[in-house]
Amino acid sequence: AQRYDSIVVGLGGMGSAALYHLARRGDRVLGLEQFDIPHAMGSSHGVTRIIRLAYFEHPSYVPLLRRAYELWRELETRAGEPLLIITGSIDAGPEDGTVVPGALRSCAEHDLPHEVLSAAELHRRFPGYCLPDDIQAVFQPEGGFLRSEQCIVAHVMAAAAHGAEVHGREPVTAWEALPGGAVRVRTARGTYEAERLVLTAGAWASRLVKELQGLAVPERQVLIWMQPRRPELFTPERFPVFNMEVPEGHFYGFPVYGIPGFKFGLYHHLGEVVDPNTMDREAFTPRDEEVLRSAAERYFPDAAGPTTALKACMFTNSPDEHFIIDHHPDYPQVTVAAGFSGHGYKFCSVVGEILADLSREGTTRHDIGLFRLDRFANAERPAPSA
Ligand code: PYC
Repeated sequence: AQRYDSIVVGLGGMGSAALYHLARRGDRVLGLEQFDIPHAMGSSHGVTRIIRLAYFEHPSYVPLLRRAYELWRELETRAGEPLLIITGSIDAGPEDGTVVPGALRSCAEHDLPHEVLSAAELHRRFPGYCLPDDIQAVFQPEGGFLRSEQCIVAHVMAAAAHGAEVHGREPVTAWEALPGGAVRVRTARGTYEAERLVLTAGAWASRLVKELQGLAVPERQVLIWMQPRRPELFTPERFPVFNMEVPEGHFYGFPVYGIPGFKFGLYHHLGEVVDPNTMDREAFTPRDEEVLRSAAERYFPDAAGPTTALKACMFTNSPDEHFIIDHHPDYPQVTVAAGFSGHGYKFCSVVGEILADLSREGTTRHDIGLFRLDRFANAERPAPSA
């Protein structure tokens, strides 16, 4: 078998970043991806991903976000093209909901620049937004979006420039820890060995690590792009990215970029657990479109013109929707990242750094206490994915 210092399985958002950080630190590293690089089968396609600092999910994500921003900017410089586009971000919802109080808590704990706007003020400032009077908005000037597929390309190219070997279209069929502490990985094309293994398989995580069954559960998500009726209101200069909590659900969206339409999705669980190997990425029901279109017509009426695109992707949900980043419970030479629960992409750059830390040093300076796998040790597990 060919021998490496480390092997990364899965070169989506997280794995491509891990590959880069391992290669940059001098590892002879092999990256294995079952599909093309990049591809549209997992959780990193669809042109854009939100990045925002006033993190309503938990204030302890904010230091990681600050480092993620730094690393994205570094990658952008290396790549020589824009990867992170600043538009500002809106976190909107009722004053006593989850999103607005959560965003304000992060702003307060981390002294983040922000403004609280009424729905009317929000409309005056960014006229694409037509939210009802009982909704408040936290505007954070550093929010924006990442060009998600381009970020993967940039990480993989930077890794390759540091000597990483990159294999696409090579599914892993099995891996094992060897008695001396190394690992062996078998694929459809060959067998490889390494000192260390990093598993970043996204929706396929629980197929490679049985301990993740029921803890990293793939869920189908549908996104719509609509041709704006007033395109001038939905440009990156005039329309911040948003998360919005309203009675119909928790939605998110972007200015027009890359695809000719206003991108709008549901960051909310409809409970469509799927098998990533058999999910039909091209089949959409009338309800898929209607759930999104009806909310867009109500809250962004100038954006909700004809559908220009529909895409399906997956969230891989952990039970508490916080990430899982840890050593394998039985094999310290194996590092696992999974369960990014629909809000992980923006962290790829810093997660790559953390995975390289854990894999090479066994520890990291970043606070990842929230992401330990053993927090679920005594929890009742939801049913494993289909
Ligand atoms: O992290 O802003 C986000 C997000 C929106 C929808 C899914 N994730």
